[in-house]
Amino acid sequence: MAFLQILEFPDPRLRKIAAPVEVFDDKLEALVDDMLETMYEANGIGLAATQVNIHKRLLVIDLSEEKDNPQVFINPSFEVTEDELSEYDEGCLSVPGFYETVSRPKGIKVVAQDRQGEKFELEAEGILSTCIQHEIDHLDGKLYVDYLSALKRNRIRSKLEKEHKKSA
Ligand code: GNR
Ligand code: NI
Repeated sequence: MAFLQILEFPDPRLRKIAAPVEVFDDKLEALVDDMLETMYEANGIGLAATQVNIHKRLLVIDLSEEKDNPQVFINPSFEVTEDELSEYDEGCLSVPGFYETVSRPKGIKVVAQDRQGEKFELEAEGILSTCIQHEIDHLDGKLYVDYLSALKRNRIRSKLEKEHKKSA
């Protein structure tokens, strides 16, 4: 297993659109394990492959207190089942140190494949719905800062750029 490096905003690689996973083999299993390890190490509740510079459609989530309930979504898509919006203070491992309120559809139905390529469906509300939408956005090259005002987004960008210069 290995920790993977997490790209940070405004890295242009976070804007790439991920391609569908077509082969379900040992290499994919190893990637899923590395992504889970990376997410746990970074204290995140979710991680999309895009964030570790792998432009394939997969993401991992673990919302459990004990970090013992990994959920893996490969080639995920969703439809909105409750279009009432719900607000959540979102953070992102690719936008470290910032939290902002984002509104997203409250309820969704997700279709995805598991590690073996087996299709499954899931209805989600609350934090799980928010998190899945946040992660699928990553696969489409989107970040939660895109939902903020340009003023807020630019402030976050310049602060992070300063940080990156310091540590470069
Ligand atoms: O760790 C994370 N916390 C979080 C909080 C509110 C809404 C979404 C998230 S996802 C984030 C991890 C991450 O960056 N996933 O892409
Ligand atoms: Ni994120």
